[in-house]
Amino acid sequence: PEHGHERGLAIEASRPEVLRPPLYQVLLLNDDFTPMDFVVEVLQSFFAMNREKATQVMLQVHTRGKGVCGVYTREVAESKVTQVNDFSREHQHPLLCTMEKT
Ligand code: TYC
Repeated sequence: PEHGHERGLAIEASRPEVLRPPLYQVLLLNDDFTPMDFVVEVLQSFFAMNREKATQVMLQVHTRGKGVCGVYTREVAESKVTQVNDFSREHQHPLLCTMEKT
């Protein structure tokens, strides 16, 4: 028998395999109607940004068309998208939040 091989199997077979979950970017899209202050409020409220960071991201979306709010696992990303879009509709703004796999 090959003792070295058996020893390798005994160690490696017991090593647990931990998989990293797929990650998703949550994005805000620009539009011509949502007030800048409302977008900043959304970024502070739902993505735990301070006012300075929220303003930076809002201006990135305003000038480039879209911007990343954060990166999350699928279920957390889906929850952010739903909460932001529901909040925007409640306030009658067309602001759109989406997600895409990284
Ligand atoms: N473009 C909007 C305006 O001029 C501001 C805005 C920024 C809207 C970011 C949406 O995701 C957005 N009032």
